[in-house]
Amino acid sequence: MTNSKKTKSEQLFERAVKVIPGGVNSPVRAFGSVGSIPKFIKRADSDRMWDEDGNEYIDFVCSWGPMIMSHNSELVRESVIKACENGLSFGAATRIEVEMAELICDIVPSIDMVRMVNSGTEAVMSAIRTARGFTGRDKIIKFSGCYHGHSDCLLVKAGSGAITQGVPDSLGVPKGCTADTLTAEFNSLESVEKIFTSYPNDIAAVIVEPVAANMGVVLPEDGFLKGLREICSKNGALLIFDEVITGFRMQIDGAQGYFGINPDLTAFGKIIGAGMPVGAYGGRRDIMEMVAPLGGVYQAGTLSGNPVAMAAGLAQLKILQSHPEYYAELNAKADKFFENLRNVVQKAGLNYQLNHISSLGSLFFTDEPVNNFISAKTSNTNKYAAYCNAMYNKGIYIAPSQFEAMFVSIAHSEENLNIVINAVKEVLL
Ligand code: HOZ
Repeated sequence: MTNSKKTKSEQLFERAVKVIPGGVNSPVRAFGSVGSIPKFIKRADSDRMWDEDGNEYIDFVCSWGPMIMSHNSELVRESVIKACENGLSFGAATRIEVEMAELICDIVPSIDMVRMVNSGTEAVMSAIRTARGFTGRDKIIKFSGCYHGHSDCLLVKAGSGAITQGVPDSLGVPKGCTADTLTAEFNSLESVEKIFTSYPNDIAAVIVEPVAANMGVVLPEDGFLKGLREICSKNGALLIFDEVITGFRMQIDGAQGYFGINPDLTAFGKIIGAGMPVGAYGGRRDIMEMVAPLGGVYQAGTLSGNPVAMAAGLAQLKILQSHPEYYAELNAKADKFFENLRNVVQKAGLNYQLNHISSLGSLFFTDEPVNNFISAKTSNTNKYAAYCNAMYNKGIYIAPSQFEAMFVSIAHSEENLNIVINAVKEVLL
């Protein structure tokens, strides 16, 4: 094919693979698991994105969650421009990071102190280190299929891009780094108890996505999170919630507010930066006082609390905090959307599972209820790939992987949500 016959995305991908591993800066963007190539996105606004070829998509990836209000929100954009006028980075303390920390502590009752970092990966890695420093113990428990970023000790039976690529345990991670990572089954308190029985005094923390959203969306069953809280308290281990996806999304105080469970530490990610590179970890004062320079747990970063990123995040969080009705509207809209989707899927037959909570959902191509990693993996990923490509052709952008979430934002219009339902009908029925 001559270059002029190729789409701009094809041309860019050809250039990209020569200079970027796999042509992408994060594996799940590669579209390999849906047998396609990346769509190179040029711009986004409201609930839509446009690629380099001018194709328009209704977007349900929402930059993997943080665009809870809208793409290119005017208020966020104006705050960023204003912050840029004062300089891009100082590597020094600023007023705006204090305001951000105060806001987070005000919104999330379990958080007395918080440290800003640059990504969810960093937030989780640092929370784990803090838990180990606080308890003086080394082992941690994570759940199969939960994804907590790509730090060495957590790349064990991981979801998201790791499972999309079929490599839930990465090469290049020394055995020693994962020797203290123990894995339990999501929604099985028994599997957690078993590990505590084997290592009664060695477990520093249990880390969990309160709603798993990196093996597709998998809901915690009744009593699961409460049970984890009790097991951790009984055994002197810390409970860490990874709220990179659920934080400030399910409701203003995240999944912990939704389910009424107080973790000891929480990790947040991109949603705090409204899409800018931001993460944060925080929790009980006595635990967070272990972090340097107050305590002996070292963690640092020139760009942590970057003023431009803080300006973006603070603008979004302030709007969300002062408009509780936005969450009511978003959740009602998402409930209706996923209910309509469920009706279509039920008409289509028995081989689908739709998991949904708040503004998150996933469609699995399996007849088994999906409540953990084992059942998530029964989904027929070839069928997902066909569905996914058919949706792209209809102008709907969903994750190029079975093992991710579909995100609804405040900006999604009823009209566009109905377009999606009609598209799914055409694809599945
Ligand atoms: N973990 C995120 C998706 N669930 C980030 C996507 C990525 O890995 O690029």
